[in-house]
Formats: sequence, C-alpha cells, structure tokens
Amino acid sequence: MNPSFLHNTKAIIVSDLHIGSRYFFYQYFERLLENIPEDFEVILNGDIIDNPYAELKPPHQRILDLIEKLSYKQRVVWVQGNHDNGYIPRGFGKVHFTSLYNIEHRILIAHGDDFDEIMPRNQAFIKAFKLMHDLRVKLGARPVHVAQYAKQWEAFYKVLRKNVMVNAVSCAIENGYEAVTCGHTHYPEDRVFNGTRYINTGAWTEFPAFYLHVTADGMTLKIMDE
Ligand SMILES: [Mn+2]
Repeated sequence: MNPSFLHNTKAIIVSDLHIGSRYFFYQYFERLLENIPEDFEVILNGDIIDNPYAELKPPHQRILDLIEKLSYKQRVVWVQGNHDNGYIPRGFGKVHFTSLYNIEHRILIAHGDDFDEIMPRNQAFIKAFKLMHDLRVKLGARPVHVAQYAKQWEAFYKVLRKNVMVNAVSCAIENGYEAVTCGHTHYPEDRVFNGTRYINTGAWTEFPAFYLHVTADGMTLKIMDE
C-alpha cells in the first residue's frame, strides 16, 4: 500500500486549554488558531472549557467563537475531558464531539482522565490540596493553576503522570496503535514506553504551551512560546 495514502491526515492536537480559567493563555492560543492551515484537522483533546456553566469573559468567548468559525472550514474534533465531560453546546458549528478519537490507527487520542486511577479516588486529598492552594494565593503568592502548584509535590505528581502513561500505552497496544496522546496531567512530554510512543500535550494554563503537529512525515510536539 502507498504510505502517503495511509498517512494523509494532517492535524494539530492540543489539550487542556481551560477556557474561562484566569490562567488560560488565550493570546497565544488565538495566534495558534490563526496559523493553522485549512488542510489540517484541529483536535481539542479535553478540558477545553474549564467550567461549562460559568460565564466567559469576552477574550475567552472569542476563542470559542473562533473554534466554531473554524469548524465550518475544516474538521474540528472536541474530545471530552473531565472538565468538559458531557458539555455539548447547542448549535456549536460543525464541531464533532467524542470521548475518544484516532488518526488512521497511527495515534490514539484520549484526554487521559479514563487512564487516571489516582485523582478520582482521592477527592478528599484534592479538596485539601485546592484549599491549600487557595490559601497560598490569598496570602500573596504568585497565583498559578492548581495543577501547576501540584507539581511541587514531586513524588505524588510523578505517580500520577506515570499512571496515566502506563494505562494509555496499554490501551494503545491492546488496540493496535503506534502511539497515544493525552492531556490531563498538564505535563508536556514525548517519550517511548513499552515500545509505544506516548505524547502528552501539556496545558495552556502554563507558559510555554505545546501542541502536537501531525503530518505524513511524523508527529512533533511543538512549543508555542511567542
Ligand atoms: Mn486539565
């Protein structure tokens, strides 16, 4: 078979925009959107909206409007995460909502919360953690997203990251994918585990932000730092 026929999808994959969160770097994301060629699929891999029920400030609403606009020109896929699970805005352009996606069996695309066995089981811990984080911000520390704050607890954070990666890779292998991409951990990384490539696209609540660039030639985790 002709490999260019097999690998003809071009795509940009991002995760964890957290639109509505005060930490969302909307200016950088708007710049990325403006520069995506029309022959690329745009795949939004979960936690795109921080809180589906909160009202959005104009620059954040603008990003949603731009995504909707884009969906009339090119394929836009919104893979749901834990923050935007079940969120399907009415009449939201031609955006295709799903809980799981893939590109030609090359890469499995999942937000990652389904692979996370740690966070959902530790609701009490997370509550306490958010409380500590809020308190710290109130006491005058530089405000950061709670996930960024969690990175200071290195051992805990490592376990969390690894758990998502191990389960994501097992799922990719079981279903015959060469690679898997997730978000959820807010930790960008591109590595090989058990012979399978695992790419995490990080989060747009931290600088620099990342996106996965997929073409016939390969997949590259790119940095958006200007
Ligand atoms: Mn997230």
